[in-house]
Amino acid sequence: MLHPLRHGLVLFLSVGAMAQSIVAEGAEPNGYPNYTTIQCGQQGDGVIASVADTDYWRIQCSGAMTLRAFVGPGFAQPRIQDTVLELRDAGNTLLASNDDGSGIGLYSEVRDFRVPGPGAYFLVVRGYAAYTGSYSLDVQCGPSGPAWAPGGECGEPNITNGTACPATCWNRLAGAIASAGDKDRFVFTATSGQRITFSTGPGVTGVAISDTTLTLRSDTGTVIADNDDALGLYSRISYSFTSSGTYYIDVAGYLDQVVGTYQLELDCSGVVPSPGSMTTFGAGCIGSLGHIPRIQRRTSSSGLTYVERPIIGTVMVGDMTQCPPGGLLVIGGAFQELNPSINLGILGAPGCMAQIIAVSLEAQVVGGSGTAQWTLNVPYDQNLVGAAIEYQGIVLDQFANSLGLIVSNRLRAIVGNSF
Ligand SMILES: [Ca+2]
Ligand SMILES: [Ca+2]
Ligand SMILES: [Ca+2]
Ligand SMILES: [Ca+2]
Repeated sequence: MLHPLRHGLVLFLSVGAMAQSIVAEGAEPNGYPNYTTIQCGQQGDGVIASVADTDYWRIQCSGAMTLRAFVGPGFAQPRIQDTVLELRDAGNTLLASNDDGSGIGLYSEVRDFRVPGPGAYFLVVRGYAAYTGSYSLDVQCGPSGPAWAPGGECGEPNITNGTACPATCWNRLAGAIASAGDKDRFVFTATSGQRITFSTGPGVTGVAISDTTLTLRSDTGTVIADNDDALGLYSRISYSFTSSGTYYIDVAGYLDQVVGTYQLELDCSGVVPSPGSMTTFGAGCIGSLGHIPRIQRRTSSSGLTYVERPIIGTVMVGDMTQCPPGGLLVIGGAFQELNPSINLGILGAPGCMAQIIAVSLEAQVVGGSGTAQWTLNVPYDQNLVGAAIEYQGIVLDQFANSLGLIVSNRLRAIVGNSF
């Protein structure tokens, strides 16, 4: 019997290439009101061409939903290193703004904005300070959820059980680690079987903290769970409570030295956060022009941050480099790798290792720079979280060897619902 998850994956593997997944920005200038239209699940492909360039993307929401958008480095060189993202209403009034998101370095995210009903919004991308370059903009539309309720600190110091400030489900709490050694304690109640995900991120006012820790405690002060860097340098604890009662969550600066403003969220949806990821394995084999085709995870210029990854409700974009320009590239997809790999020397391509047996194939012509992209539309389906897809590129190169093809390394994409 065909496993339903596998069946779903086969379906989305095969239809992924059909949909219009990547939307190029309109001609410059594309600021207000000369926006580019983007839809749920698509990825915008833009360039901040100059310090003055501000890109407006318009999305029409069909009803109540949860809107999330994030910016990362683009495909074209040079890639922007630091962005700012805003959400504005159809009248250009600012609704939310982010400089550096949680878990994506200096790139930006507007997370979990609750759209109340049908309406149009603008996502506005610009470079931080004088940064310019290419960027990607992913737009995820998820099911509607409870409204985030603002809250915050109730006065300093608030580090003892007696001075802890109140928190509840779906609070988005604003606080400040005011000085070295400041810790902020919040008190809440949980019921047996309830899962709560606590996440920190930068504050929206004042100087935002860059590095936090979280500690979850019982009513007697026993540490139940702690986290430093689940979201980049920010923190996340997702805990399923086994007994009903009063609990405490502490926010602190890293090593009790880092200071600044923060946000703490209590997500009671019960969804287990699971980061999407991309990892590469092995090596390709050399072509007639001396290049080895390479599947790459797209990173920032520093190589430290990667935003592009398979997250439900978004498009995953894979990058190939070092291919013969103008050649035919076939991207193969599979649900597991070949172990051990098969040396295609027996077929006339010595040193070329087949690392998968593909169940999906997507062909395209390589661009003049020897680069190519391919896409996977990942449906908004929590059942897909954790699914792995293995990719390997096959490039026709008749002069490379007697088989007339070379292969790339392998990329494993694991579907997630978060960073
Ligand atoms: Ca632009
Ligand atoms: Ca930034
Ligand atoms: Ca404080
Ligand atoms: Ca940290």
